[in-house]
Amino acid sequence: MEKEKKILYSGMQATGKLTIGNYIGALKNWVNLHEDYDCFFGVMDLHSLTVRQNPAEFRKNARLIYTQYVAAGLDPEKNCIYFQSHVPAHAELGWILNCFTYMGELNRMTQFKDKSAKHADNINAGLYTYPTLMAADILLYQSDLVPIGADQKQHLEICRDIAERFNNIYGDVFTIPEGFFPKTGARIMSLQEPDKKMSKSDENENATIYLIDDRDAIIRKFKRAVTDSEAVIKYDPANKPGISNLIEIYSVVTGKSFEDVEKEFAGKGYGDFKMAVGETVADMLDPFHKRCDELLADKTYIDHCMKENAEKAAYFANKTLRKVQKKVGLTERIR
Ligand code: ATP
Ligand code: LTN
Repeated sequence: MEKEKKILYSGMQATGKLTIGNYIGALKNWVNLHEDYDCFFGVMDLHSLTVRQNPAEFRKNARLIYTQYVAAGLDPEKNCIYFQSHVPAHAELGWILNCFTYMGELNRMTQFKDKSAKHADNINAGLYTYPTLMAADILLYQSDLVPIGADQKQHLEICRDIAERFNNIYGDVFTIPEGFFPKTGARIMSLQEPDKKMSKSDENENATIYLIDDRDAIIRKFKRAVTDSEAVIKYDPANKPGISNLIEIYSVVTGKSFEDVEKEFAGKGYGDFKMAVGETVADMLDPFHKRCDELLADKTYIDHCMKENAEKAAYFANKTLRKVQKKVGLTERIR
């Protein structure tokens, strides 16, 4: 069968509050992809269970993330946006793929090593098999392209290895996916430790600008951002990581080049610059907040999108799942 458009798949874990790092590095770049690709975007709530969650908070956060996808401009009529847990085929294929994945391969995963060190009291089997569920997410839709950050490259590699192994045994069942790295897309660093990436699981609230932060919080956090004592606004990530990060944020939001930003603030102090960055980020988030509030007030619209899109996703996912079940020899269910 000739596919009209290539299929693109991505998602974020449903844990925590999204940051401007998630927005600038991922979400914002997903918005126009539907023009060139058939796009699926998941809210990966099953993956979130690998870390212990407070149920009420988790439910609220996951829905907020779905709403933020839409508020950021991902159109649910043009993209299939759904909750991973609403399509049971993910868990079902995940199990089958576990049986085609070697412990030696999973032992090499750096995310597993990092997360086990961070949650030493809860090194559960889900954390260990996280990559096989992620492989199921991608392979169920016969995805060609997967936008991911550098930290997920290893997971995409293992996904390709599992798919190739399966295809070698059973014939061409899965499309082998490729990573997709949009041209724009900066790596936003922590405002408190600018040699670390900004991350939604950072415990220091001042390090992170959340998408739900209001203008005052945004400006306050930028004012407190760690810089250096040189008082020169110059892009030099090795020696001036704090200021360079602020230049990068200002540059992505305004569309100005690093040189233009340096010129604009030549001779000015860090205080003025931090204020300007805070204002522009707050301005950028203003319409986003309005849209988010509207969507949160209209529960029926988001409910409708969630339902329709989960059905659509399930239709495609089940096609692959049935094929896999047949190939491995599971007895066909009488319908
Ligand atoms: P966690 O802290 O829960 O591990 P995270 O904030 O690092 O989460 P992920 O859920 O791992 O974010 O990533 C979601 C998407 O956002 C990925 O595509 C990732 O590349 C992107 N992303 C995350 N943080 C940044 C950042 N600081 N700069 C640019 N892109 C980012
Ligand atoms: N592991 C990813 C989230 C994720 C994902 C996926 C991304 C789960 N399943 C499938 C792309 C495709 C993360 O932590 N960013």
